[in-house]
Amino acid sequence: MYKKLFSFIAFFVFLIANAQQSSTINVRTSKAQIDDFMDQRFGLFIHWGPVSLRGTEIGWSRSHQVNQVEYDSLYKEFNPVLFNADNWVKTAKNAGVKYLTITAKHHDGFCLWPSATNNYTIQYTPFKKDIVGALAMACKKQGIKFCVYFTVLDWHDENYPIHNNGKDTNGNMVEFVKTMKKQIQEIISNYHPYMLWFDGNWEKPWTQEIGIDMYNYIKKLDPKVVINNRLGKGTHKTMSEASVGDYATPEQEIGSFNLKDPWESCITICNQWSWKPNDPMKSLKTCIQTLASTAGGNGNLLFNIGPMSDGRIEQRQITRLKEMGDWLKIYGESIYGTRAGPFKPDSILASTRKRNTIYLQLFKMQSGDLKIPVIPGLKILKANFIKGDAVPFEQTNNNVVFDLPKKFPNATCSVLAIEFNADVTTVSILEKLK
Ligand code: JFZ
Repeated sequence: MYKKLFSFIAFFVFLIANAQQSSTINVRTSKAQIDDFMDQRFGLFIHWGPVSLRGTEIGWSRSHQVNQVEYDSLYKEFNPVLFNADNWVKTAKNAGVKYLTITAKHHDGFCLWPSATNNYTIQYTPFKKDIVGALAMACKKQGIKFCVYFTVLDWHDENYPIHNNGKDTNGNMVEFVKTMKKQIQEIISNYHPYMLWFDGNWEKPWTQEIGIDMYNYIKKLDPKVVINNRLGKGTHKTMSEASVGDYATPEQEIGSFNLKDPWESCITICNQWSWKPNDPMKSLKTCIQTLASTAGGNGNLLFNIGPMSDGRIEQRQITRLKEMGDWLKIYGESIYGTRAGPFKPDSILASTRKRNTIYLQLFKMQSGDLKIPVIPGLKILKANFIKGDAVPFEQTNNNVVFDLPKKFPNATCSVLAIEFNADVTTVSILEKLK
């Protein structure tokens, strides 16, 4: 009798467990792994493909600025003979980034790795060589974490119902998802990405259920891989209960200050994601302020470049990235491995903290007083410009006033390090005074 009852209950437990498998996330990326990702703070995004032969936007210009048949034929002449993975990763390393994310497949469906799933890949170009593989290897060699961008929509795949050329079909999402799983499996087992950056989740054929199933599938292949939040439906910008993925992905803007949910802003060095001739480039000051304000909001910056069709990165972009890296060589201790606060970033400064130190990244050279409130129970031991002089300060009952000099050590962005007698990482948010 009990035996029968037991197997009856066991059967229902089995049913429920299996039903849940399709609608809930089974294993999530560990907090330790996500914290590790957030410690990196700065990554390089690379949007690249045969479209660089035209200089129009990757994916989006298909059937628009570039006729569809022409766009889909570009791969036949894609021959980036000057591509050198070691040089790209060296550029990344000189920029001070800790990870690199390559568009293995964008909305146009072209695969930058020799996928066995279709004939629209790098293998069928005159170039032939595996670009994703070469970058994965170069990253490993040079100590940069290798990550992969992969869109869940594919305007080229005949099983995908939308083709951005006015000719939509019913498609076959079951087959499409099968192909996608095979592609993800190839990427994970061949290149071992640290993080997967999904995209394209807003189109109708992609559902929350497929997203959850894909998350579970990936976690079975590699429980450690970090996944952005564009695998489920809903907003990129913030995290919610329904988010499928580990962190939020505000795009072309610095995310809002958030000590609770992890986030990474993706922002282009010029305007277009993929290469465009004469695309206006951001000033060094804007680049550094963007990075500092991102860290000062408790997020990562995934800074994007678009290499040219011959395989080179534009020299002016290499130079700009190197300038950021030179700044980070001196001020990186105020960015990497920090957490934001206790002040929220604004147009004057950003603030980050680590152990006993609060860092203030100063965006304006304003001599005179900088006033902050006294932090109850904590005492300032010293205040110093990184690679610069000590800054005199005076503490009254309620305030600390720093006497900033006329000339700052770095005209682009100086960093004031304020060292306390105890840990400051849990101090709650403070208002800057005056
Ligand atoms: C997406 C991509 O479409 C874009 O090409 C780039 O790869 C970026 C990192 O991510 O950006 C979007 C996302 C959503 C919309 C437009 C661009 N949208 O909903 O219109």
